[in-house]
Amino acid sequence: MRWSTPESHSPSLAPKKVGIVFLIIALAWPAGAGHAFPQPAGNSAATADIGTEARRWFEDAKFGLFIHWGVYSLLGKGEWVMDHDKLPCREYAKLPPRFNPTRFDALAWVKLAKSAGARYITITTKHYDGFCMFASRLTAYDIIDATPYHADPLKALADACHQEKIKLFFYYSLLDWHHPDYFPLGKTGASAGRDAQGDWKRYVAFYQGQVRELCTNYGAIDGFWFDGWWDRPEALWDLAGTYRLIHELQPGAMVGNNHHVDPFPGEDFQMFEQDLPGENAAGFNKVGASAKLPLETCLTINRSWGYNSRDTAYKSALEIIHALLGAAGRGANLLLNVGPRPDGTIGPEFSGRLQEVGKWLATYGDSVYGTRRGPIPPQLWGVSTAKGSSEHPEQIYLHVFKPREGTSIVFDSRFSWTPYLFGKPTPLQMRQTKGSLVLDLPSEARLPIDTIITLSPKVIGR
Ligand code: H79
Repeated sequence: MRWSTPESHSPSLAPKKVGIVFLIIALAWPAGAGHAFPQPAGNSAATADIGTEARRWFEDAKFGLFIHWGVYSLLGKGEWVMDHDKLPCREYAKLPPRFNPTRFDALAWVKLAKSAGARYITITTKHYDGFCMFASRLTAYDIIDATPYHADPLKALADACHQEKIKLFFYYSLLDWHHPDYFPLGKTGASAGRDAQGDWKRYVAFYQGQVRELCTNYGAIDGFWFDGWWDRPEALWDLAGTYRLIHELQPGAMVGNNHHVDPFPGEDFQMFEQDLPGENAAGFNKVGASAKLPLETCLTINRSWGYNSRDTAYKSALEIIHALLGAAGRGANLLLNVGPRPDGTIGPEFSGRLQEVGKWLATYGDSVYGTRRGPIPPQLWGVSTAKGSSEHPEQIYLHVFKPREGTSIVFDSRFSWTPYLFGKPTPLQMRQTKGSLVLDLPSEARLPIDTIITLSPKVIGR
């Protein structure tokens, strides 16, 4: 799936016109010896094989809200503005004194996430600019010391998440364009105007000290989302030590690192940026999906992570739901991003779409939450998800959201297939053709966003 061409500026869920009278769904499954279903390549049985409780929870959650918020939001040009506009540290340092998000309301953010149907929030604690949006004793370049706000929004957010029982992940940038010990420089940050010196080991101690702060000052944390490693892949980051520290201090926390290479030991999930696992539409997700780890796709609603006042290329709620389904059908969560404004509010362009997604999930969420990638690999018409496990599904959901005519098919005749429209009591008719069972989906049964067909496979003899 490509997300690079969001045409719609409208949050409307108005049905796309599809001139289709009926749909034939093709399911060709070879008889698997000893398995109810063949074992496709890819991320199979992440939970069944190695799953901890946290990993199982994560795979069940399916939908998270990503929040990119920092002093860069003042400029309204995204979170890379320091590097893109070649702002040296001394210029960029003029931002924190202007950053005073008096309208920030942690509970409102949490309630928005919940109304969207998100089960977790992942928020930037420090991005590449090095500015810390949390209270850090290890630097004065933080929201307490360097801004007139003088308060820790992440503490407020953690408290609100605990109160509202939604999970919280911390995004932390390993890359740092500001810290004097981030030296030698990597692929980026050359225009920060820093002295060409620094003690790398001291930088590692600094960032690990900050990870310790994040692990100790906010109660239970559910995960870490690292980024920026790719800036210096050759450097000694002591990731093993960092992951050990997190797993010791926060035993329930999932660790992931957006390094764009195969997962390292100690990582609990693998993420794909602006991409479905294994598709590399973004160009830098060259590695395949882990066969063992839970997966996550992160996606912007417009084209920016941090607040960008001129980026109006918003995806519609329909596109977002299809992205969520595309991810779920590949066994991945969707981590959907918003970029709050400098005053601490999340704009209606984001919140409106989130609420529409939440409305859809409130009705159809059973076919998404708690599912695994279904036994049928992604098709032109959509995807499948499954309750139980991918290999031994108790319930299968066919999500028909891009219907095509004339796809053809074989249902495995060792099973009894009774298809229902999601939530409807009357079974859909099947036609027996030579060696196949064919399902016709009447056009009046089609729903504008996603027509869901449930199947409960029952063995009828052997
Ligand atoms: O936080 C958001 C972005 O700021 C950050 N990750 C998300 C979650 C991000 N950093 N970089 N990118 C997104 C785009 C990827 C760029 C890369 Fe490269 C391609 C990294 C390595 C190859 C650009 C080109 C930077 C170095 C060379």
